[in-house]
Amino acid sequence: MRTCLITGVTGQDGAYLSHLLLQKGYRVVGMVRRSASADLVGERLRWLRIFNDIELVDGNLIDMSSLIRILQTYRPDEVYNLGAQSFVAASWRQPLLTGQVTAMGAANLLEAIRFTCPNVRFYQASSSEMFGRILQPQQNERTPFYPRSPYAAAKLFAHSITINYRESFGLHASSGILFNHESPLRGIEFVTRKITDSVARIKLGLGRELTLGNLEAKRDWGHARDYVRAMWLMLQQDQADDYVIATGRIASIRDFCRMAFRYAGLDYEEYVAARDDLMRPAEVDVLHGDPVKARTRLDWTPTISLEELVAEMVDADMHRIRHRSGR
Ligand code: NDP
Ligand code: GDR
Repeated sequence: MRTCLITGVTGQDGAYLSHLLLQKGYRVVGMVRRSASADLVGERLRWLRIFNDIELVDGNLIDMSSLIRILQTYRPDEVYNLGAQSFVAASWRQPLLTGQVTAMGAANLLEAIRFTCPNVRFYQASSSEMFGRILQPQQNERTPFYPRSPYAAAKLFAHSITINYRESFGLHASSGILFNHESPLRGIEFVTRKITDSVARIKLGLGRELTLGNLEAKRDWGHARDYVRAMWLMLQQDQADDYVIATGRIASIRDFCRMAFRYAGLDYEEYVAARDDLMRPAEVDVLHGDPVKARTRLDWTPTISLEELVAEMVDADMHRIRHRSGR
């Protein structure tokens, strides 16, 4: 039985990746940071009904000794580094923490691997945000980076050091440059989930409006379930490498609103307003991925359309809110 270690196991991708790897017969070890509300940890794992199938272990990306202890104890075959301060907007308010967790956290983990189990296969969760103010209309693995937030700068460090450890020390370290991917398990602060949660509230008579920032930003949105499969595929290759994972289709925040409200039989223009204080200090206007390398080398293609994603997210939020409010 192969063992994998997942940092960020309580997040959206951690939940879907755990589900996938359990199905594949892995022993799944998930690192969680210590919390005073331990009974509330693992909501997403519970949603997928896998909470009891995972071994949770205390640790933190900014505490290298915890990483060494975990690696020595579990001797994983594969390590997926999904842990991060992952909310771009928060990274301007907490730039140093973002750097410590999102950038140095990856370096801590790579160092710990180098000392304890250098034969492990390592996955780094890199991000399309690194392309930032885009230097090519459609971004692939050779597109130069131009980070626009402390988060993106931190991810670029983590991405670079992953490549550096591969080239310097021969680690099997791969980096997935993933474009936005969403699901019913997306954090509520991210725009897609904020929209689908509002649609459900409005539909059920519990809300009246939705205030957003920049409605014109465009993203290449996929489904997290498809994207975690790409992570796993990367670690099954003989050679470690870097891959862009995207759908190749873009839509604006306005388009997403239109689709989500329409799915619930509503007209978004009656409910959505833009507010200046939700605009970012530096915006990433458009991200558009070119996933040709993943398609040809990994045989990876997305299977879930944007329409299906929107429908699944709205349905899940309707279900949640009905359940909580008794409506
Ligand atoms: P989430 O924000 O849902 O999850 C982040 C995870 O990191 C949580 O489990 C969180 O734990 C954990 N974490 C935060 N700080 C620490 C720390 N100091 N030590 C250990 N763990 C920590 O992110 P996603 O699941 O959406 O994304 C997974 C990864 O992929 C992230 O690194 C993200 O930046 C990256 N990414 C995501 C994309 C997307 O569209 N979703 C696209 C490209 C990259 P806790 O529950 O305690 O907060
Ligand atoms: P992003 O996702 O920053 O792309 O990072 P987010 O959903 O937060 O923003 C996407 C776009 O929507 C605009 N926007 C709003 N965003 C939020 N959160 N709330 C709003 O009210 C709002 N109104 C408009 C934003 O300005 C932006 O243009 C996500 C995270 O998962 C990262 O960790 C990951 O690396 C990238 O995707 C790829």
